[in-house]
Amino acid sequence: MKIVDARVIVTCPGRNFVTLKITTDEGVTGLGDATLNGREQAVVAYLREHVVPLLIGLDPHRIEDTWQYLYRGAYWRRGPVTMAAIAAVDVALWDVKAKVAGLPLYQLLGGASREGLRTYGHANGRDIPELLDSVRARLAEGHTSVRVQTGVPGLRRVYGVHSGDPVPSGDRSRSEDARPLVEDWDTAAYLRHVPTVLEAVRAEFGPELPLLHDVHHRLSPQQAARLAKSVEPYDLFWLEDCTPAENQAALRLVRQHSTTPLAIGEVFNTIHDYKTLLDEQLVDFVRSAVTHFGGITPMRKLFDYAAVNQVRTGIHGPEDISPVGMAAGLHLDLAAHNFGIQEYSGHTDATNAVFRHAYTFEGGYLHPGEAPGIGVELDEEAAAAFPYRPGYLPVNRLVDGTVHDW
Ligand code: CS2
Ligand code: MG
Repeated sequence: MKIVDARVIVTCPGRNFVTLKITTDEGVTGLGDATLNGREQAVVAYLREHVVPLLIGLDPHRIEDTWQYLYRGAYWRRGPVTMAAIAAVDVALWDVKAKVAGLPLYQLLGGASREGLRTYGHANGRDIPELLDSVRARLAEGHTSVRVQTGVPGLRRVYGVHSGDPVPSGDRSRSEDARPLVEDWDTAAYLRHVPTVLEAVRAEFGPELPLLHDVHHRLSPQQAARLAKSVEPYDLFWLEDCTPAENQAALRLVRQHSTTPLAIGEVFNTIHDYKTLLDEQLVDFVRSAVTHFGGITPMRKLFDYAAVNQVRTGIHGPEDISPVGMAAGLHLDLAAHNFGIQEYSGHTDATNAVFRHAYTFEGGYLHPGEAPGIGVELDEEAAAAFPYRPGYLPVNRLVDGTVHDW
């Protein structure tokens, strides 16, 4: 079998998604997600100019070889643009292979290790009462675990929550203006506020509900250690991205001071970004998404490396991972023994109409479905009705105007 066509399709049914579609000489097609939020067109150019010409004529069954050819063959390794492009090829090839086999992808990855995938949803509120309502809404949808984020007194806009939004959400923080939205930040105010939020949530929902919180890379190691220690009484399922992720050794200090479980990795691109964290067991959950990590091929290696260190998985699943990227992750989740939890924000109706998917969310559990391949079909006509719209993620400034991590 040979690859005869590879096309990059960009669509914006509410937000931008970049999809690679590979076609073989036997008419089998495969899809891969290459969406890099706020920098979408860089991956489009990488694929169209540098990758698509290399794919034509290759045997789609040679997935590992193609991965190494694109990764090592470029000489310039790693980085989100490169790895999103390679991920799209890798997932499209797994999709083809599983379709040819007539099996849902998870069967090729070892078969199901569980009946369904436990999820967490996002609860956001400008203040605590609004947050409590949002937690109730997520529970009513079926989520069995909830990530809690609130506004911080004195700050106008923080990650996930905006004054003025009727239903605040991480997604609405995305600007489609000519320049990024500016959010504001005060670490001391945040560190004082978070324990009071968790206290209120525990008081309302009791000790059993698994709770998560995302710091979004904003703290120094010392501040992160202090937060991890101060939230210990509230028994978090995980504390996410408590320090900027590129400094792996920073997590040592946090670990020395707290037993709060730690999750990290949504901005990582390769297994090397986890080396110290896994070798020294400095984290409890790996957060990478198939889309930003080079595909299913390296994610399987990461999951096994994590398992050796008794670390579980918690794949990144915000709305900016397309249904193609979500589906790829769900097949891995179902097969992996060390699955932990799956983040699930869902997508707009328009997105679900463009990307028709076999995966389901029922009774609080996700399942990738039984369709051959990854189980997603792209309706190209519907996609064409939603052309690309430029957009940025926000930037973050301290109250004196200094740029801070977002
Ligand atoms: C995130 C995302 O889901 C998460 O945990 O941190 O909301 C992240 O901000 C976006 O994916 C950025 O594109
Ligand atoms: Mg996050």
